[in-house]
Amino acid sequence: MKIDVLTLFPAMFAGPLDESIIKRAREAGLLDLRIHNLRDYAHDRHKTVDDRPFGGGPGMLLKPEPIFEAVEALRREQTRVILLSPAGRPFRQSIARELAGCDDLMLVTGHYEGFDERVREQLADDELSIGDYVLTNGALPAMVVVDAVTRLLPGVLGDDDSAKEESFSLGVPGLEYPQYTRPAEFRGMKVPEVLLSGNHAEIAKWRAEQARRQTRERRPDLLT
Ligand code: JF5
Repeated sequence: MKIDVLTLFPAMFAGPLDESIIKRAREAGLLDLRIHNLRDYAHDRHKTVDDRPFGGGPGMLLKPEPIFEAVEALRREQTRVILLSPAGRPFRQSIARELAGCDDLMLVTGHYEGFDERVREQLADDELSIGDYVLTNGALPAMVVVDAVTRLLPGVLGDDDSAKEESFSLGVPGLEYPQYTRPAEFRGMKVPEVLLSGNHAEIAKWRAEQARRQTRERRPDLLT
């Protein structure tokens, strides 16, 4: 999969996507990630990318011309162009799965007060939010999407990690059951007896109850 990112802060992308599983995916050629500086697509000698909103109001907007020219220069026919902003539809595992099936993504990150509406109308196929809070710019949301999508690409996760898909993806709504490893007693805190019992039917029953209880207590929204 190829992912292009358009950002005013390309330096933010050095680090988080150069570690661990994403690093391996890139080295293996499973992910071709390219970071582009929006400022390179500005025309004037001041490299202007933002301007004041018509009609007044606080803050600055990203000008349409640099974004249009960057996307037109970089996109292929099949590229899915996605804006990141708090106004987007909520990003979730089902969307990550859908995006993992695309050959080509382009993530366009906003900042300030956001995008000129014509970017939304003409250029974007979709607009995603990673949560109901406001960040200084869309670089972190873009990295979240890259990470969530890349781990779903065939060959990226080992068999052990793949099981991790269970709780959110297989439609079993809810959180995982509590887990413990050795030692069986740590600072006076004991591992629940049932887990040491060797009774696999009892263990499965206990885990199902615990998972339901934790979900009800912490994320009742997942059960509705
Ligand atoms: C951004 C205008 C983009 O703050 C975000 C964001 C929060 N959840 N998902 C994305 O993106 C940066 C801020 C203001 C456009």
